[in-house]
Amino acid sequence: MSDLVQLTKDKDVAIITINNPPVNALGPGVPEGISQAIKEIIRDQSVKAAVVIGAGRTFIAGADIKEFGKITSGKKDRGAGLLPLLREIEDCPKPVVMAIHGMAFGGGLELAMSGHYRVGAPGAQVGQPEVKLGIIPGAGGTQRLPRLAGVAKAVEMCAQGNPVPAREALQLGIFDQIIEGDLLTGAVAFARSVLEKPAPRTRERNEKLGVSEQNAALFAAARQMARQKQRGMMAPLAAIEAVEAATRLPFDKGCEVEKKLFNDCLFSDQSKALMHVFFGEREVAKVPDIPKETPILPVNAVALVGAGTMGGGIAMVFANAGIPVLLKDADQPSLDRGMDVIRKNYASSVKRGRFTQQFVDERLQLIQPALDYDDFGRVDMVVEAVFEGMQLKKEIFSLLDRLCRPGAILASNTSTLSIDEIASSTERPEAVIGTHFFSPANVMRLLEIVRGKASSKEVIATCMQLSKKLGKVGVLVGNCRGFVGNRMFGPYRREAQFLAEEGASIEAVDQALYDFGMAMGPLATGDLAGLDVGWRIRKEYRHLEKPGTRQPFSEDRLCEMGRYGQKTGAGWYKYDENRRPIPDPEVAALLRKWATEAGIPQRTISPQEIVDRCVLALVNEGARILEEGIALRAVDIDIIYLNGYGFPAYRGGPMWYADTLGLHKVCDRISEFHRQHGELWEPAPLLIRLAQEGGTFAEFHQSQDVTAA
Ligand code: T1G
Repeated sequence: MSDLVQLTKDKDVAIITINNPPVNALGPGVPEGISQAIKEIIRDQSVKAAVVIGAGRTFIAGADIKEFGKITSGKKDRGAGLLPLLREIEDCPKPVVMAIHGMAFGGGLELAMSGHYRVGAPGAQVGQPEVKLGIIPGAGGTQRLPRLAGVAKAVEMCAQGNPVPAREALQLGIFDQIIEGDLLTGAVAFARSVLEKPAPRTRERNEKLGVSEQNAALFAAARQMARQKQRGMMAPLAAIEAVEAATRLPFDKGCEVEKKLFNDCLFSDQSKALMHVFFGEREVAKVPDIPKETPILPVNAVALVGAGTMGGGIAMVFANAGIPVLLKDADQPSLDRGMDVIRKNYASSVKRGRFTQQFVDERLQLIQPALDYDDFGRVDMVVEAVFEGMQLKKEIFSLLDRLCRPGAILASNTSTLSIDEIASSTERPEAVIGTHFFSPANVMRLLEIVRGKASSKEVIATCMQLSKKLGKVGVLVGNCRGFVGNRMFGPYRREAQFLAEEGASIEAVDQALYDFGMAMGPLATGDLAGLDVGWRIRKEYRHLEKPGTRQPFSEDRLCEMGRYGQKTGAGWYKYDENRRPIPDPEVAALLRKWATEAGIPQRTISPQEIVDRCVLALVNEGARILEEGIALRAVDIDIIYLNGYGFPAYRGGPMWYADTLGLHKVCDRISEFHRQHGELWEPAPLLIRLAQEGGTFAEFHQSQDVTAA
């Protein structure tokens, strides 16, 4: 046997232990080791049954995703893969019991379903998350799961990819028993209890495959759901088609359909992008110059300054993670308003079944409203979330500097202002850092962690780790205006306004980006966030604008009319009582008038140009950010855009998307815009260099870590 797969015996029961940390993935050597063990078990007359179990914290979390990257696209077929092994297990003449703790995901569940019985620990989870990687189950999962759990659940699990807890797996028939206490002992006892029973082969169990009329309606509903909820993704539809094949074809024929669909997905750009995202979400947690052993500071009590929309949402984030929060605001009415919004948000979470009332009651207990700083001396961290004004923030930080205990973290939720300037109002700039949450803070997964010149490694490491505890994706960025996300969003929304001023209709601009996969079009996004936010910042920074540089005017004009967007019932669009956007001919007419007055020629603009102008504006600014070291890696930018700006995950993020197009082509297109639209489109030096060298953003690494500069 190999180190990866051990075979031991408990009297007449053989135990196959998978030992491939960290998640027992079915990497090279594991399937081979299991196959060898099964052969040995069949040979060994003293063995009456077998148990398969995972060493460490989990059963098998799937195939080794890293191996997919090595499969060259030319091959277009990854071979039989695991199917022969699963058939070998299923045809083993002695009962094979799968003992599951932690996760049985993807190939792990497929392997488990090839066993004759499955028992699980109470906390175990099973799932087919492959669609989240842009693929589908490829080892018979779409054929065996409907036979075990029924068609409806199988299509849901394969098309949506969400895990199922142990109790539900038992109800569905995926598990045969829940083992309280020691799993291995319970599994061996279970194996002995089925020695006299026939060993059921999952592939032969057709009783749950339903009837075609019922199934037809079910598959139609699943397709409609996939087109709405997983818009633009190919894998969910492929998964539905594969499960449908299970209800129409014999097992082996169904596996052939699955294999074809699996290969189509595996060799698609979407799966490459989604695997980039999978590893990217793990890589962004690693900061090259912050060693793993950097001391982590305690964060057991927090204070929020500002109970507005952001402050209230952030307070919920900490409370949801079980951390008590002092929520301070300047006066009682503001505090009451803030607490009312929090209660309303929790009430709708209970209504939607996201939280139980008991959970909410406990969380509300953790949020303590305050009108003064009296208790700030006992907290470990303060997050300031007040109005975006430098003077006000500096006053607050200089006060916090005097009131907070030594070693406390002083964080600002600013979305654009300089962390270094804020830190300069304290005697402890090493304790100051940016924690830029995204609205609504209790929903959006992204947390931009902004490193100031003096931010200590302990403070950075603590915030990076804290982001995981808060259920956020923490990405470390350098300090500059707008950091990474908003700095790139500026040119993106600038181009959207320019396109509207040059003749594209408001709806056409938004529809083009929506069809590209963005969660929402750029102009409608402005209305959602409030056009006045950008207007105020533009007015504050007007003095920094280069004279003679073209600037969009339309949003300033809309704000001068009091049209701030959804919050005023009108912006680019008008909004009904349910905040649904309604195209407004008045704005369209005003736009034409303003553009003509500004001498901007009107023309018909294609959806492709709209997408290129907006998305490549993101890419070009992203290249500058990468070159300046404000982002550690291109993947950091991608993860920021997927989790904070609604960029489609199946395109991998703006920098990955550019790599997929080819930087030569991207550079040519941007140079074309440079010739047509002037200096705003000057290609970033890094882009020019990588295009000339045939390089990619993904491979680009900073020579030295300048976010620390
Ligand atoms: N392959 C390779 N590496 C993996 C892996 C996998 N399947 N799963 C995790 N890792 C690495 C991960 O990159 C990280 O590495 C470390 O393990 C810990 O992971 C045939 C084709 C299981 C819920 O999609 O969802 O089977 O960063 O930080 O938060 O039909 O990992 O430390 O170097 O995420 O506790 C289907 C993917 C594969 C599950 C644990 N399976 N994994 O989460 O730890 S396709 C999946 C997860 C397949 C079959 C098809 C999570 C987790 P590093 P982690 P975690």
